[in-house]
Amino acid sequence: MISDSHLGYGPGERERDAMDIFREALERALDHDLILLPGDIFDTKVPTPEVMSEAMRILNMPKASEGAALVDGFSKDMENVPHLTKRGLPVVSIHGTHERRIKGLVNPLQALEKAGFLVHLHCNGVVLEKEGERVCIQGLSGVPDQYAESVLSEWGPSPKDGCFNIFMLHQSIAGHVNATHVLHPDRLPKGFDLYICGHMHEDKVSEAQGKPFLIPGSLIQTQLTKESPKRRGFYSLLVEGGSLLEMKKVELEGQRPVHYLELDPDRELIDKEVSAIASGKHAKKPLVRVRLKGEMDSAATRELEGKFADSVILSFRKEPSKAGAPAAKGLEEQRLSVQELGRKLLQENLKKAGLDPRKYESVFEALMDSGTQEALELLRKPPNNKYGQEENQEANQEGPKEEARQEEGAQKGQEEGKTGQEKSQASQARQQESQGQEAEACF
Ligand SMILES: [Mn+2]
Repeated sequence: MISDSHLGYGPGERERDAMDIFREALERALDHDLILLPGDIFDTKVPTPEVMSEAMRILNMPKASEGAALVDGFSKDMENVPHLTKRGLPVVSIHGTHERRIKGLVNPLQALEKAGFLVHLHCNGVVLEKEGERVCIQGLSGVPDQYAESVLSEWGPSPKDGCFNIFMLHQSIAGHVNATHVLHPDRLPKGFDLYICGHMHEDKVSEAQGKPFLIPGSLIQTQLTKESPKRRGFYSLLVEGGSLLEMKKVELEGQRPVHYLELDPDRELIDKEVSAIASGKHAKKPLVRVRLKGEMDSAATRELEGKFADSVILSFRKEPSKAGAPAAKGLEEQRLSVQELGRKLLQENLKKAGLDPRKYESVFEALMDSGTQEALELLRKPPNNKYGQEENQEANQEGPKEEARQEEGAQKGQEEGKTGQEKSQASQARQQESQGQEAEACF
């Protein structure tokens, strides 16, 4: 169970981290009979050829190994899955929030499935067998959290007789994450022997529907919080005679040490604490995040970052200044990236204009990639009424145009007002967990 590897993530010196740790995880998982990837394998929906080719090279390792046999597509159509997929140690995946693309476009996991590297699941499943032991994996790839419940109830997955049944998903789950929309564990399909969920980056074992609910956690830290110093790894499971006999975390060796300090804005004190970390022996430079419990001027924090540049990757999280923009504080509190905020505003504006708010993701992508014309065409298309709301036929067609322009302007304005560093942070933030998005039906 190797989750949230976020290949392609890596600002500055951390560029290689995700790939290195994914390689180590895959290598160490080769003695298993089956590898599961519960989403966010990649950090972006369109990985660069550099990232994609390196991922393929790593995913080639299980091809040369041995594992369970893929015996049945169950609800998955195996006709179009290449023969190569059935060779070697099987890898079964779902896509996560970071890889999800609008309907009709191929996401990176689907691309890897077409190339024979893995099986990709979305509202379907596969059955695997080894020495008479059968395991059925059913997967729900990441869908916008507000639609997770309705997608699940329309799909209505149920366990398969004679198998150890695993349900794999990639959603925000109530009790584990603070988000606007969460899926309650009680709403998960009943009767499965084990539930595995990606998306949440801190590993945890709990219960759902009276069975183990496993969050394997991410391989790398994409956001630095109090929880970040916890060691990363993958989960190894032992299933025998249709029962889960063992579930253990395998910590990875090559990970970068992470420290999270909460300190007063005292230069001497910070210097002393960071020096203590820097003086240790490390294979990889430690990542040190200092949360300041008060204001400190930028020249001082920059000076400290520079002083330790050769021994640690130091960064600061500052308290928003009291006189500072309330909008900035709001963003921090809501943990919304600039792009997420843009999506949210666009969704609200479409709703106000009487247009189909469920189209906002496609419209947003069109605005980002191809400009306003494509976005307008999308809005003029008749609505897909799968999720219920009716389009207001009397809506003013000019409304969204103006708002779409304002939206685009707001995005540009925000980008232009930033320093280089802020821009790169914003572009990272863009790749981070997004909340509500258009429903991509799996039907
Ligand atoms: Mn993730």
